Amino acid sequence: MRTDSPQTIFRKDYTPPSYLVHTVELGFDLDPARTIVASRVTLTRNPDGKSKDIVLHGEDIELVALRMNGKTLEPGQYLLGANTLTIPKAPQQATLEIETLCAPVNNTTLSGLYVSNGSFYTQCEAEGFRRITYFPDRPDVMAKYTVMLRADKERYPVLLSNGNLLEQGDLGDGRHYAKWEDPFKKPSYLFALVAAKLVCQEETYTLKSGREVLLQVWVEEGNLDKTDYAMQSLKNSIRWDEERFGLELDLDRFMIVAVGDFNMGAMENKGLNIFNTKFVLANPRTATDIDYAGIEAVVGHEYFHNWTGNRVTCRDWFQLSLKEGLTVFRDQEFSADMIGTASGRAVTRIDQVRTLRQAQFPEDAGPMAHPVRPDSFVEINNFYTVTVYEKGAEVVRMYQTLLGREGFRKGMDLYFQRHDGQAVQCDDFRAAMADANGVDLTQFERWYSQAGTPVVTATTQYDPADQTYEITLRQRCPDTPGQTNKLPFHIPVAVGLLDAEGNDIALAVDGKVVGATTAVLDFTEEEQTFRFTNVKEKPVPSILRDFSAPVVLEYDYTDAELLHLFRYDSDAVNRWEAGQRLAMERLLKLAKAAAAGAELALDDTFIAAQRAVLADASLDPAFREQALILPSETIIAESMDVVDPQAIHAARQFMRRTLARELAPELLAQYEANLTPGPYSPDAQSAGKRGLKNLALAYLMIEPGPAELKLAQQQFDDASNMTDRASALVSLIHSGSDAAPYLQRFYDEFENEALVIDKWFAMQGASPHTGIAKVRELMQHPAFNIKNPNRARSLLFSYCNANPAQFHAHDGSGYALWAENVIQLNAINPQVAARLARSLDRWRRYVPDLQDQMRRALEKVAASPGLSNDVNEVVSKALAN
Ligand code: B3K
Ligand code: ZN
Repeated sequence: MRTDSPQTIFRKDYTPPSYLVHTVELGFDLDPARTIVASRVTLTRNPDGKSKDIVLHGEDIELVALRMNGKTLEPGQYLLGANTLTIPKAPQQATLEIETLCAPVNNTTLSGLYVSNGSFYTQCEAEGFRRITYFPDRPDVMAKYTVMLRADKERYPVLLSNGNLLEQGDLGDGRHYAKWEDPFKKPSYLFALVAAKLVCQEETYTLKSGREVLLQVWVEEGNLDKTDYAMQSLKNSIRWDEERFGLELDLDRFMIVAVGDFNMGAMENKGLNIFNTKFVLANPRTATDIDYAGIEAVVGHEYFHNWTGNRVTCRDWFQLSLKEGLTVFRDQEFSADMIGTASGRAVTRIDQVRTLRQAQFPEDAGPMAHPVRPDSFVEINNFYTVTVYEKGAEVVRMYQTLLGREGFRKGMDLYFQRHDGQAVQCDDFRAAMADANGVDLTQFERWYSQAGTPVVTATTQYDPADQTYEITLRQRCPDTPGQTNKLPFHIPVAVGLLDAEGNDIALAVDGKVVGATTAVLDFTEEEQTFRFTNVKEKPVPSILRDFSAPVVLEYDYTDAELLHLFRYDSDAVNRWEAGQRLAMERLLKLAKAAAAGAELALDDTFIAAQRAVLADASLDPAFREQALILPSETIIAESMDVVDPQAIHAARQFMRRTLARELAPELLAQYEANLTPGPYSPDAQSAGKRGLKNLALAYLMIEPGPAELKLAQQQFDDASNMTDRASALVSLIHSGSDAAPYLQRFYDEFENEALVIDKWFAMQGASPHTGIAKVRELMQHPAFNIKNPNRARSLLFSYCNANPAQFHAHDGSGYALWAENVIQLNAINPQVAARLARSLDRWRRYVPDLQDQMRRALEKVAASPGLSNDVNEVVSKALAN
């Protein structure tokens, strides 16, 4: 916990480091309660620096000894602040020897060096290294590291750090050591060590160049039956980066280590990636299709960071999206390429659009809104956000949309040619893209500097005499905290035109033949008109194909036009989108009716459209599943001026129930047509079938009769894999029937599989039948442990974020639970606490009585003593005017 008052840090205040570090030698005597860290660092004054003071960061560590150039520094010769150690007027060259003490076993923040299940792990990004030793802990200080680890041999048989193993051996007295050297210079946030009782799956792998590398996946004993998919994903990632971007693994050894206590998904430490077990461990019995896809994406993501993040890193943390946006884009492309089919790609794209609408658009419209490259922060850990990551990836994707794949690759090549081994800025990436392609991307900078989701309004006009079709686009971007009067963005708007038969029309824009059935319009002004020529009939426009920009598109589609697109659009993303629009229009009306206590009704046209897609065997099951998933309650809420969570829930439930009744025979037919007998495989085809089948089951279980109940129970009993098992259980829970015996059996069977027990908590936390009493009861369950982030997320975050109708109960019980737990977590793990704190971000948009109660809950947290910077920033921004 920081004791000094929270300070806002501004991007404009960046100053280069006063000293550069060349080498770092670290010695660890690992002991849970008392670890001694000895550090020898060579520094020289930075010619670009502005001061002669050496400034080191340190947090929650005890300084034992400090020597400079061989001489002990007396207390008067240095300044020990709350979180800094300054050596004023230091010489041009200095070798510092620093000895510190820390207590990993007491480190519940999971930042720095900590203990999980009796073993040692580290997490240094963003500012965890300073919790290990005093150091200029900033990403623009890059150095070469040598690391000596010493620990008890029996308790910690495996000693790992970055790079290559130089030597290892016994020390006598039951202790042993290992010495590691990382041949590449790196910022301190990429340092890692592991001292643990682990086993590994390993393999030598031959790179395209013929060089052999050692790949290892380290896990706790008993989990070696769950490492195959991570290893396979790692090999696929290595191959993909060679092929798509010409980037080779630069080390002889690449390690992945899985740990059960971890704040986020995984960490790209050089050569030693540390992962949340959730993104490593999988076998058919314990992991779902979604888990498998998550493992592939995260293994890819961390591996791709080796070039985008590690070889070229960030100058400062405001540039975080330089590595994160780009690396998310790369992992998205990797996952899409792994599926290979156009339809499979579209399904991954639909998932990305859903994430943006579910999480990023709300963030962009709320109190924590910030540009992809933020201008200020109080706590950097609060800025590992969907904006920096997912919107950042959209920004990178737009370069590719504007420049084409080849042009994008040229830009990437130039970026590495210019900046390998450097710590740079988002502007440098943009400059490489512009220079490699000889284009002007000046205006494109606004995607980095302006927060908020742009709204693009389209109007159209057809002139039958001229055979021209005009699309006029207007853009605006709402004000966000600290930013008003936004300037126009450079928006690539992909457009196609459909004729009455549903075929794509050959396009010519302003007389120029496009040569494709989709044109990418360069939309740069506040208002711009694009003129399609030689258009023989009034077309139906398909605008923003493949979701070509992270914007809200407003266009006054008629129902008939949407039905046409839903039936025929060759762009699968917009085909899906048409269905979402059809549903959303109706859901908003239903929610209004529900709030007014009026009768609810659903039109046959909509039902027929859903029926047609469901039964269309020419479409991939995965696409049909996507098409039949209605907009979530959160996404519906974002489209309303005043949010009434219970009315939204009632509206959506009504629509689902009506569809279930009307489509019952088709749903059952699809259930049966999409069984996947034989051994389990997580490939996209099979996963898509299971997805559609289990969606059908979920619908059939909304109002189950004995036959439907039996179907779900049987699937639960007979399932050969977790996807089917968990889907059956969720459908039983949601049906409102007595699911308790099944929950118990599930628990008993998987009691020793932590990741499955997380699912057990999560499915209950998110069930609309789970009220406050049940959540509180589950929190008393012996398996609940708030200190474990996965477990805390599984129950609390599910309830607060994925169960809106219950969480927003009018008695305020959800908010009371939220406040208690934010306060409790604040003392344990500020990063996790701050994430939970964000559940009330959108409080101002709710019906007045809920608003009042949320404000009081926020005020309660804000007033609680000992608040971390993390939570303080979130709640004070939420309460600010
Ligand atoms: N770079 C890490 C995130 C670190 C978060 C620190 N609070 C994981 C990733 O994006 O790959
Ligand atoms: Zn990342």
